[in-house]
Amino acid sequence: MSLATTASYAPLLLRHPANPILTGKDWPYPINSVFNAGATRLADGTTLLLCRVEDRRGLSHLCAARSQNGVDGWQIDPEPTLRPEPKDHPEEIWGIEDPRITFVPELEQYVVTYTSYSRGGPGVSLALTKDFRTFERYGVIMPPDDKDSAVLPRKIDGYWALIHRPMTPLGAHMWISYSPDLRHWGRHRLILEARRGAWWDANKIGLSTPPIETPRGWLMLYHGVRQTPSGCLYRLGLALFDLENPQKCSLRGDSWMFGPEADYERHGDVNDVVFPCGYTIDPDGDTINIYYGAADSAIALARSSIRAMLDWLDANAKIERRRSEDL
Ligand code: BMA
Repeated sequence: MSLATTASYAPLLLRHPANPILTGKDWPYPINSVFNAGATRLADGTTLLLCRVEDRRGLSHLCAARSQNGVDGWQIDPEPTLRPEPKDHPEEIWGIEDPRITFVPELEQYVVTYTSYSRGGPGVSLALTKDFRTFERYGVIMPPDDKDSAVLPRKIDGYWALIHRPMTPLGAHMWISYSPDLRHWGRHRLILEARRGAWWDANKIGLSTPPIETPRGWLMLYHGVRQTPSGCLYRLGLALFDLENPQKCSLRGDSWMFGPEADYERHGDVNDVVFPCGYTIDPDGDTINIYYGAADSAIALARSSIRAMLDWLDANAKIERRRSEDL
């Protein structure tokens, strides 16, 4: 066996020198912390982050921050943009968390999926918006215990598709489900399993950002959670899924490609967490800006190239032999 060269560990995601780009100190009202933000670029080029904000009761809501360059000069809504509404939505009694944003051209709307923290545990909720000022809530679409979800931006064979992470007796794996109307979901399939034993992504994985559509397939960033005697380690891996059959994984990286290293990722309310929920793509169609929660205490930015991530998968991935039909 040859020794690993440093070249094989060249960073695929480059941290922005301005990191962390948003913290609780930037907020216009008193909060505990801000992290795990959904992201999109609006039609006028503005970067919008829909941030998870944890208040000083410990409950989370979502708040929009807008910037011209996606790095600084953030205009933060003066009050919560999307609040838990437990009166009409009892599933939101303990807050709403970790939004993912997908712009859906057919609907001319953004579909936001987020975790609603109910008495029965976390579930998946969905809301539609055109402007991130008013929202149409569809309520819970996946009952507890389920989270880490995003919809694909177009129908597959006439059906909307949702990636999510239900906890089942089989473990915490990634699944796909389909719907004719974004309200009724079925045809559930397991698409990516947490590995076992000593692996970095053993026992618990989940979707990070919404899937990235590339000519070679849906590129999925996912987080793997390793439990250690001193707590959990959240790191990121890559997998590629078939464009027209997104339940079929074609490549999966063996090693993680991004993990907590910087001080703001290693130390915070929850140590050793990098947790991306959104990205934007630059006009060159290749540069990707990945926004991630750092140690449940701040929002940070790392840049990469879609082409480089696909090259990395070619160099570091095995062909997934297990077909979803076998599961
Ligand atoms: C996960 C989610 C994330 C959080 C992470 C680390 O289960 O709840 O919101 O960032 O744990 O605490």
